[in-house]
Amino acid sequence: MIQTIATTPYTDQKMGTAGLRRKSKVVLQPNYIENFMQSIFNVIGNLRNKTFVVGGDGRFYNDKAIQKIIKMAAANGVAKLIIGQNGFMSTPAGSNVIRKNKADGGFILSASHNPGGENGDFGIKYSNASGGQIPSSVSDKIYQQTLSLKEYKICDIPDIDLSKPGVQDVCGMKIEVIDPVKDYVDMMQNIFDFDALKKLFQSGFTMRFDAMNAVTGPYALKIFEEILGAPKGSVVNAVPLQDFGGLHPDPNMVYAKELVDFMYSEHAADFGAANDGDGDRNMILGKKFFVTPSDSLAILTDNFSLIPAYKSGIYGVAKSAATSTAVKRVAEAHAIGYYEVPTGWKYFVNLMDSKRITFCGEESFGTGSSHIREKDGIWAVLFWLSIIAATGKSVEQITREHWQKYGRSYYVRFDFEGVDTDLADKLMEDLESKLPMLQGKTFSGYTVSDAGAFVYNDPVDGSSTKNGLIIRFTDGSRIVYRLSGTGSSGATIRVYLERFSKTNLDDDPLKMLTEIFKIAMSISEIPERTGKHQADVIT
Ligand code: G16
Repeated sequence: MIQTIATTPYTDQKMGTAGLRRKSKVVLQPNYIENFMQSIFNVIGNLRNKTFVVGGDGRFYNDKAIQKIIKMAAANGVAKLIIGQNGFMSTPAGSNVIRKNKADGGFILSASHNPGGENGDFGIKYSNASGGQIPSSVSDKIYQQTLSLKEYKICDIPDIDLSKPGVQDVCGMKIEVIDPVKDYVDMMQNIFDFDALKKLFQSGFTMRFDAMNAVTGPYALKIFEEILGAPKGSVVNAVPLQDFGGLHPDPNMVYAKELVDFMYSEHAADFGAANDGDGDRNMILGKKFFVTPSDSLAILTDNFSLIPAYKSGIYGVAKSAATSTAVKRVAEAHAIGYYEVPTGWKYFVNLMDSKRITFCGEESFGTGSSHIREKDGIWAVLFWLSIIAATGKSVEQITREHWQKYGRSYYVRFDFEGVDTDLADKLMEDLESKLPMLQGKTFSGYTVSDAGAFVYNDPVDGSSTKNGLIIRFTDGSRIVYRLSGTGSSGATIRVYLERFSKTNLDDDPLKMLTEIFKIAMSISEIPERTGKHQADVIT
């Protein structure tokens, strides 16, 4: 039944910040998935006795790609696949299943927060035995393999029925179809005090969770409505759809508009949250109140002792360099370890494995802990609900009291999308060469304390990674420039702005950052070079 099929390489299968992301139409080309998967299998090598986890966020083409992966894994001699029922599994749930079963790795088919459907995006995240995504050293090897691939192996068998949990034999390989929700729910019950959360909802507390027609719907219904007793209808857009019902499943103020409108209306619930396509990102809202992801990380870290799993203490905390410095002040206050890494959750994995950190988070709506090796959207929501249950305070009160204690980092990200790739690369190159000359210069009252590329030296494996450019000012303000690594075509220039105030706590972030935005534009020449005078997305 095993066939060896001749193929020709694709030259565009280099993974980005989190796996391979391409337009669905690109992935539909002949042998596109086959080439990519065979390259991974070749790099892993010696697949006998190996077990992998497979699932996805249910987007267009997941079902077809999963069947290909099953047939190729069997043909390549993989011992066992653990697959989510009907091919569904969120990214955090997948990380847990890998770790719990001591699997050798896993594949989550998702382009995360990118839109789905035939005209949307498709993606594959590849994790190793840690439950976290592979380091760049491994993805580089896989890319090299894709460039010279000549053939792939596949079993010539009919599609496999994934609709019922159970074990079956496929072409000499074992397949175990599992309920993807159960293990995840068990894990959350071991971290949080579910009885306290039940009491919160019994007291009349209301929430709205927007699953954005993506993978977290079934998890959220089970946890929030069924187990914790949130009123029926608290979870909306709960059925995963192949095109997310036309929604762009990116939980931010722009794309989670339905939830934002509701939470800023007279009928708002006490608490609002949304997750992204594959359930690793989260957005937190109070009544007419938005919590930036950077503040959310700082607030969760400050309140670790309220959660049973972290009561006895946490090792430390890490953030990506682009994320605001709010959590740094919390780490200093609690005298715990503090790290800044490049953008990409994979950079947190070594720090968690070596017990340097327990919590980590990013400005891109990701927060998580060492319970798994991915960011975790529902975990963040349960953490916020636990703080509310323990303190009896609202989201807004909790955040404002945090600012009173630590000061406030005004923080906004500006995305310039659809920029020509060569133009964006040249812009960043020119900017980098200009930065050393800026030291000591003053722009509209802001004096540059230092400026240059952000370089991370991993304390565990000694690898060195350059990611983004930072200008720091003497008052603590910062400008960070980066090219996104999660788009499926063209380039997105991200500009992250931060300004700290200890006393002015109730101002408008855009107003507070007006001057720094002008400085960021004039130094980088983004408007002149891209023709864009406004960002496409502001979050
Ligand atoms: C991925 C990574 C995150 C990263 C984000 C944004 O998230 O796992 O660590 O912050 O991409 O990356 P970029 O700024 O390069 O677009 P996800 O949720 O897309 O898998």
